[in-house]
Parts: sequence; structure tokens; C-alpha cells
Amino acid sequence: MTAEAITCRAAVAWAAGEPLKIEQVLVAPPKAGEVRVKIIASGVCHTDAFTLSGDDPEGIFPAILGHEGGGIVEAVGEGVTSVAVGDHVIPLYTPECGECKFCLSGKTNLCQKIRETQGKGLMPDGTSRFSINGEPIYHYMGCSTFSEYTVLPEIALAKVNKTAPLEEVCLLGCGVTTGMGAVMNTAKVQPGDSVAIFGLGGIGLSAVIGAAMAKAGRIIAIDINDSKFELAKQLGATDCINPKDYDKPIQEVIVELTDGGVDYSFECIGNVDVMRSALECCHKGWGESVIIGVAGAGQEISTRPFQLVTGRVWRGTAFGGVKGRSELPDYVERYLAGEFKLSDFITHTMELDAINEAFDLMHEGKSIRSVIHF
Ligand code: NAD
Ligand code: AHE
Ligand code: ZN
Ligand code: ZN
Repeated sequence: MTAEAITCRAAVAWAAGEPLKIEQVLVAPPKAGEVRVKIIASGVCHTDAFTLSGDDPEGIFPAILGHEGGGIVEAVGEGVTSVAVGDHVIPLYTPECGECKFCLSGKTNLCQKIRETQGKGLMPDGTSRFSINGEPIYHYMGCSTFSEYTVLPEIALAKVNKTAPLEEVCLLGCGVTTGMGAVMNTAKVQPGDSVAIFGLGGIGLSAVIGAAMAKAGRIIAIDINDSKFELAKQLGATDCINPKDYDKPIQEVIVELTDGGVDYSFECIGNVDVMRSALECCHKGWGESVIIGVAGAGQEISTRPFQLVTGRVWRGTAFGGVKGRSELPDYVERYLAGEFKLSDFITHTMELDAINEAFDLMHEGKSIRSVIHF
């Protein structure tokens, strides 16, 4: 049966710096190779706030933000074979086509099949499925999960176990997978390694979980907000440090604490000065620093090249290096098997109408993750 257009509620970002507005949006049926998904829940990630702030060079308005969702397939377009109506899915801002140069390389999760149109807020055919009064509204990161219904390419959906609560596993659509994946997949932390994790939001705390699962010896958690330390310790941090308590650069404090520096560090904030500290707290000869945080337009990182000449390594990761369709379902299975918890992260839940509160709580440092229930 051919699907019809649906009118539903969505939070629209009309312009940078303005609160989201709940609107009635027309969602077109999925075209060939596309899938329409009923969103059940969506986390709010700092990247949503980053783009809304106007700092994102790819930010485009009006758009429907949100990229950390969980939902149920409502309709499929022609030729879709890997998911069917009723399947539970997690939208992927890093898709997996399995056939582009990047997918075939075996070296990266950064599938580029639809990256160009995705970055322009459009579906792969160059048009949007969202409109209000006939005017197009842009997609965001290929996901737009702040809408009751959204449309994605089939290659941007991970089909997951139906018994997993979408209100929790939606966090695997970005934050938790990113932090855990950065530690286990990108850095490949080994038992006994020392790690420093800068920024204890959803990403940094997931990196703490990843480090604990990897049996890291020392897990140093750093934040300027002391209220983050209790959960960090509960999740496995061995030391919690607030840079404001010291009158010298935090990298010097960490180097002294660890007899020369850590084996791995992770920047989970998006602050280019902290990125420098994260590199420079790594051990001479082998320490590796992984950039996860997203920095604003025009910002650049710097350090003395000598830091790299003497063996420190700077790298970065998107979505924890995880290939969404082939690897994310297994993260859901590991969660179901009790290997890690997601409920610890969900400090607030709210309905779509209250979505701006989620942004306020994040900016006030009061939340880890707010999850919108549709
Ligand atoms: P968040 O706002 O929940 O957490 C950020 C934390 O950093 C807060 O606890 C805050 O107190 C702390 N912080 C701020 N300034 C600090 C400083 N100078 N020193 C120490 N701590 C400081 O954010 P989040 O959702 O966890 O996201 C973190 C970053 O990761 C953002 O930049 C986001 O855009 C990025 N991100 C990247 C990826 C990726 O794939 N690379 C995925 C998700 C998020
Ligand atoms: N659009 C920004 C970059 C934003 C960015 O780096 N996004 C990350 C995911 S953050 C999720 O919370 C990512 O996946 N990057 C890889 C990619 O291809 O976008 C800019 O600076 O232009
Ligand atoms: Zn995110
Ligand atoms: Zn690909």
C-alpha cells in the first residue's frame, strides 16, 4: 500500500539562537530507498545545541534538529529490503552503505555515500521530506529526530532488538556509542592503561564506562563542574579533577599525577584550549589523544610540533568509529545483556512541548541527558 503524507508535530529551529518552536509539519511519504520512522524517543546532544547556537558551519535553517533517536518503521519506499514496517530502528547520522570507497576501505566508519546532501539538510535526491505551508524545512544530520515522524535513507537505519526500550537505547544513536566507541574502538584502550577524560557530559561519562569496561588502570575524569564527579566515580573514574582547583595548567597536574602522562586522553567538550591540554597530558613517546568534541566555525587547535615529534599522537573520532548498521545492533545486545546501563545517563525526561527546557538544563550544567518522549 502506498503511504500518504502525514501531518505531525515537530520542534522547528527557525533561526540560530532562537528557541525551538513546536509546529505542525507535513512529512512526505518515503521515496525509493527511503523509510519513514515514527520516533518514540530522542536524546538531546550537545551537538544539537551547537548547531542551534549558530556556531556550526553547516548549520542551516529552518531545520528539524535531533540525531539521537529510537523509533519504529511506519512505511517503506520502493526497493527497501533491509527493514520492514514494525521494525525497531536507531537513525544513523553516520550511515553505512557497504559499497562506497570509505565503507570498502575497512579503515573508517565515515560512509560518504550521502554525506554531501546530508550536509545540506537534504535527502539523497536533493529535496526535503518536511514542509510547512508548502515551504521546505531542512533535515539535520540526516536524522531530524525532534519530529513525531521523520524520513531517512534505508542505509541510515540500524535495525535493533525489539525488546530493548527505545526510551533508553535512543542514547546509542549518538552519545553513549560515541564515548564508549572512542575508548574501545578508536583508541583500543588495553587493561592497565591510564586514561584522562576531559568533560563529563553524556560523551565523557560514556568514555568513563568504556574505559572501565576496557579495564583501564587509572581513569582520570576532569570537569569544571564538581556535580559531575559523583556519577563519574560510580561509573569507574579513579580520580576526579577540577582544573579550577589548581593554579597551574591541568596538563602539568596530570603529568605529575601519572609519572609522565597518560596512555590515552579524550576531549569531550569541543574547547580547542582543552584539546591542547588533552594532548599535552599524554605520555612522551606513545600517549594518544582523541578529539571527540566539536569546535565552532573558525576555531583551530595548536600545540608545539615538538609534542608530536616526541611521540604523542593526535587523532579524532566520529560516532566512536562505530559502523552503525553492522555494529550498533550488537551494542544494543550488550546493553540487554547487562554489560552497561543507560538509565544512569537519563537525568530528565520530557514531552516534545518542553524541549527547550532540555537545552536550558544542558547549558546550566544540570543534566547529563534529557530524553524527549513522543
Ligand atoms: P555536555 O554539554 O553534556 O558535556 C560537556 C561537559 O564538559 C560538561 O560536563 C561541562 O561542564 C564540561 N566542560 C565544559 N568546559 C570545560 C572545561 N573547560 N574543562 C573541563 N570540562 C568542561 O556535552 P556532550 O553532549 O557530552 O558533548 C560533548 C562534546 O562532544 C560536544 O562538543 C559535542 O558536540 C561532541 N560530540 C561529538 C561526537 C562525535 O562523534 N565526535 C558525538 C557526540 C557529541
Ligand atoms: N558540521 C560540523 C561538524 C559536526 C561534527 O563533527 N559532527 C560529528 C558528529 S557530532 C554528533 O553529536 C560527525 O559525525 N562528524 C563527521 C561528519 O561527517 O560530519 C562542521 O564543523 O562542519
Ligand atoms: Zn550527538
Ligand atoms: Zn558507504
